[in-house]
Amino acid sequence: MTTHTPFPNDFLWGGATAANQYEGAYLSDGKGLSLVDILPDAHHGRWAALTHPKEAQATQYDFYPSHESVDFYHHYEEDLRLMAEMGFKTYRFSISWPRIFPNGDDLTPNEAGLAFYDRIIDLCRALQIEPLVTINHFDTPLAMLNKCNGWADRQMIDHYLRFCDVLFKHYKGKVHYWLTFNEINMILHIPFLGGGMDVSDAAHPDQIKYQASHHQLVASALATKLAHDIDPDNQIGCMLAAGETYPNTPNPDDVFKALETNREGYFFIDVQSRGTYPNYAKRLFKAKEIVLEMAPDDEAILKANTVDFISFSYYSSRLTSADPAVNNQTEGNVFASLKNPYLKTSEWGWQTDGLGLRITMNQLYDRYQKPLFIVENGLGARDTVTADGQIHDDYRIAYLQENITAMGQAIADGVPCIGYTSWGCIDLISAGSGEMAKRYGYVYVDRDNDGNGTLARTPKDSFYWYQKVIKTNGSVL
Ligand code: BGP
Repeated sequence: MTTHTPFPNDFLWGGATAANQYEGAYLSDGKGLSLVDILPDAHHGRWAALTHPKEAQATQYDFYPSHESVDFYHHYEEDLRLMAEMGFKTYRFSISWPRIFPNGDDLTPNEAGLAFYDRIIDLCRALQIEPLVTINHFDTPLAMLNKCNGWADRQMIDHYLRFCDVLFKHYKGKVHYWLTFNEINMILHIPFLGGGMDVSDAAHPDQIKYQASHHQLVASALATKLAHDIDPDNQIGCMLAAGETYPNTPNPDDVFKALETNREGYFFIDVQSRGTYPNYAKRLFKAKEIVLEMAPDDEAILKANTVDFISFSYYSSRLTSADPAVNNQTEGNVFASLKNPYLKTSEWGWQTDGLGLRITMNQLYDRYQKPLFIVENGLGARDTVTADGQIHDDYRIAYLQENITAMGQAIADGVPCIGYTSWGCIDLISAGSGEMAKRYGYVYVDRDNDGNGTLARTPKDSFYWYQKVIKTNGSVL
């Protein structure tokens, strides 16, 4: 009996991590400080440090979660073998910029840093796992904050391209899938992580944020050109923190508010995929008194170098209202959202909405007609090790089942999708809270919020469940 699956035969199943939340070894082998290396965890003021990074730099906290993380730097072999045991076809990871260029503006790369990624990429290839590399995932070198307020300054384009040039040449023929910036739209919400800059004292923060966004958009277009010039087989993706925003009621005011909220994210992808600033952005700039400084060739560069595929993270949908009295009840530090009464909510306030993923995929494909790649999805939850030493994470399996089912339905709707990498496949540090307790993995790592633990790795129930999903190409969920 053949079992039906909507997933294509070459569908890239896998998992995702990011250097700054996973590697640790924050000063080993010549690495410079990354943005996150000055951030404490949620219990020691992470949000205040994120919004006032210059003050955070001057503070001595007791504990910096990124310094050791779960020490992938020394556990990479074990972890990659666990990924292979699950059957991963792809592994998404980021290359730490300050590991290669410790100060950001160095002229030559740190060879010891490259040697680490050589080991990762070579082992991936030996295990038949296709590497998917994020070039910048929330870890612009910290030195650039002090030298030029990060991406607020146009010189960052050159520093970033020097980094890209090294990667594209060094990994030519070994890496084919690249993402230029993780969740590029997050620069508007968490400018320090997204743009390596401090806007806390700025008279007109939106001016700085959109100017920095322009620099990243030009950098992304030039990186796309460079990647294609160096190896025509390279496939370059943009990366959006996605999740459709719904209107709170059928009131047209709410519907229009939802449309505008969705455009805050689509704005970036419109430029990266269609090659021009959308008209609604020009109107927004006028309303907010934002004047973008552009170099004479910028528009032509954006037009000529659009991405090959659209990647995105999806955790949940969001809900908004045009009525300020109602919208005041939104929750969440990064993405404010009203609580949707039809959805379940996690301990960290994130809601589960599988159908929202199907809606998001259909919207993205209708808008861009380029293949999609889901590069983050998952449930952050507290896990308990039971007396038998196991982790029975049925809640995580339920979330993933709902989301992967929805992904299959979107593919059956006619949306092309290259692959799926669930977030934090091995437990790692949470970006928002800096905590270890908020876990996403198929593999449990023995480490707590204060940095205690043996770092031992234990497969959870979800490990064996995902192994079967991959083996059956999504026909058994
Ligand atoms: C995305 C980031 C990831 C990841 C994820 C989960 O925004 O790209 O780096 O951390 O969110 O968020 P958190 O770790 O805050 O639960």
